[in-house]
Amino acid sequence: MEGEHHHREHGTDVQASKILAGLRELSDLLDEPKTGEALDLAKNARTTEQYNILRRLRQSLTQYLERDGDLFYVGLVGHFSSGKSSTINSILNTWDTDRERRTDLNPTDTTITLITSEENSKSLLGVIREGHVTIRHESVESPLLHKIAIADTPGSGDTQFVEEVARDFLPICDVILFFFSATSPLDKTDLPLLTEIHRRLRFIPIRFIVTRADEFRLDQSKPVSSTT
Ligand SMILES: Nc1nc2c(ncn2[C@@H]2O[C@H](COP(=O)(O)OP(=O)(O)OP(=O)(O)O)[C@@H](O)[C@H]2O)c(=O)[nH]1
Ligand SMILES: [Mg+2]
Repeated sequence: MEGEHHHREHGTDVQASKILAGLRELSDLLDEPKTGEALDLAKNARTTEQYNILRRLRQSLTQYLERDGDLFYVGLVGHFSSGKSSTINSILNTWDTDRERRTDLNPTDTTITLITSEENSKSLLGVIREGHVTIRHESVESPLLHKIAIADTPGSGDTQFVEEVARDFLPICDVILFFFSATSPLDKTDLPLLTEIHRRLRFIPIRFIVTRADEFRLDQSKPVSSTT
C-alpha cells in the first residue's frame, strides 16, 4: 500500500504542479478587469460557466497538492444505510463513546467527515473547507489513525452531489472503499457514483465491501432471525 502510494505521488504530483502553475497564470490573467470586460464575464453565462470550471479545477488541484503526502486517505462511499458509519465505529471502537458516528436510518446531511488522530489535524488544513460539499475534521485517538485519515461520506442518490464529491473530494483519496448492502447490492442508486468514479477516478484503487450480510437470507421463506 505504502509503495503504491508513493509511486503515484511522484509522477502525478509533478504533473499536477505544472498544470496548477499554468492555471494560476491563466486565472490571474482572467481576473484582470480588462480581460473580464473583453470576455463579458459579468453577463455571458457560457463564459462565466467556463470561468467557474477553471476556478474549481484550480481549487481542486491546490487541495490535492496541499494534502499531507504522509497521510493515507481512505474514502468510504456507498448509498445511504450501506453501513459506512457503523463500520467506522466498529473499526475504531467508537460505539458508545462521544466519538460514535451517528448511524441513523435517515439520510444524513451533506458533510464529509475526515477522521484521524489529533496529531494529524494540521495536515488536513489544505483539505478542510466549508462549501456546497463541506469537509470537516473529527479527531479520534486510535493507533489505526496514526498515518491514516478515514473519510465518512453521506450516502446520497442526488446526482449533482455525487458529481461534486467525485470531482472535489474523492481525487485526494488513496483508496476508495465502495460499500454495498448485501440485501440490495448494486442498487440503482449506486450507479451515479460508480459511473462518476469510473469516468473520472480510474487511477484510484477501489475495493468493494459487502455489508449487512447478516440480513441476507439463503432461504427467502424464513425470517432473518428467530426473534421476529
Ligand atoms: N443488521 C445489520 N444492520 C446494519 C449493519 N451495518 C449497518 N446496519 C444498520 O444500518 C443502518 C444504517 O447504517 P449506517 O452505518 O448509518 O450507514 P451509512 O452508510 O453510514 O448511511 P448514511 O450515513 O446515511 O450514508 C443503521 O441502522 C445500522 O444499525 C449490519 O452489518 N447488519
Ligand atoms: Mg453515515
